[in-house]
Amino acid sequence: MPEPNPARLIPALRAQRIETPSWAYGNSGTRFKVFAQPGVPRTVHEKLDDAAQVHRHTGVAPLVALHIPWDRTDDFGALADHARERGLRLGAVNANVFQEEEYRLGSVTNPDPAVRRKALDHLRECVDIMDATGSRDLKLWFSDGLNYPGQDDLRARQERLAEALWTVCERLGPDQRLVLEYKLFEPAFYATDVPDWGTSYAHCLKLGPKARVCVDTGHHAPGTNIEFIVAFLLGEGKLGAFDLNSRFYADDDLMAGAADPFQLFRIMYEVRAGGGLPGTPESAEGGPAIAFMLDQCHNIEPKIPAVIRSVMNVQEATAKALLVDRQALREAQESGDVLGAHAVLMDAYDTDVRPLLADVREELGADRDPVAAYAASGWAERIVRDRAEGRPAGWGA
Ligand code: PSV
Ligand code: MN
Repeated sequence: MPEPNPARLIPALRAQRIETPSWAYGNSGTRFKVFAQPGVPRTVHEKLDDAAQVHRHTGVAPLVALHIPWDRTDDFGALADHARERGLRLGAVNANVFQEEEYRLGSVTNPDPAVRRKALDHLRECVDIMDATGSRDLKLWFSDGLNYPGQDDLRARQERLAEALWTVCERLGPDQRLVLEYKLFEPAFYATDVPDWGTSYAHCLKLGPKARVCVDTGHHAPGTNIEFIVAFLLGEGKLGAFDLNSRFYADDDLMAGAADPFQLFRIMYEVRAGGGLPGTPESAEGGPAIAFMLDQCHNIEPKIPAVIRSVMNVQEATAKALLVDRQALREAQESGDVLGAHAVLMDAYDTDVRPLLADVREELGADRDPVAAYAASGWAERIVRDRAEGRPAGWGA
């Protein structure tokens, strides 16, 4: 059985960084209804103010991902300053080529060269924004695909995609990266142009070292073994980022670790085993540098506490993954002890890591109980009061 509070876990838990998405703080939801909440940010600056509360109470969430054009502002350098003044940094820039009229038949894979050009201009503009914000990663997700067989040529679309990716990759600076996200379906229902990790991996392989795969945990067919994908991509040096969230059915965008904390543990264990967790003996200097981002929508639950809860869920899965006795596991595996090996994993998973994480937070100058600390802080009441006027930010704003 693992020790209850092993000090050896602390460096990795202290070193962990979880990136929160700007859009989690705004109004968002399903295609049926977005339930507006009082106190929601009206500007990207106010989204950062909310993100700063998550970091203040957890101590491990200093990065915030942007989505363009939702987070467009006149001066991205000034936005980076706004972040810095609150102890934050700007994280991945998410390109959005899925909401404008022209993109009805796709963006970079559209049969019309003028639409492809417009989409590519946007991707390049996102790199300009990264230059101003100091962001490392350009995150690309394409809604491109087909609703009907025969609607367009599947292979021609792959060629158009490859050309766009190549052009944008060329535009990246030496310390910048492109992470290519895949999704099985939605909004395209017959064929999506980047439907799975294999397609993303094949494109990233051709693009070279600046391109890596982004695994959104909600973007697979039910029953898919995501930790296998993670283990494989890490082994090939091609895992760049996670979009963490929970799903019960499709791309549900619920809080990470809410639907299946055991799956999140299994994923984090493979990340650890593959050297993807800084501060562990498995991770080397200049290792895989994986971005652990959340990609969530909080439609019915209060947003800031939901992000705090998600961060804590990722921390718990990570702590349990770190608890796995690798030596005992290897011995059981090598001797063919099926049940013994399984028991090593389950012993770690079944350990209550909450007291250990409370200690880590205290060491980081955060709160032992971030949810309670946030509730006591008065921030929720303050934003409802201060943000009564104006238009709340949301999808498309
Ligand atoms: C697509 O479903 C996605 O996962 C992409 O990451 C988008 O950028 C994001 O959701 C928008 O919420
Ligand atoms: Mn995503």
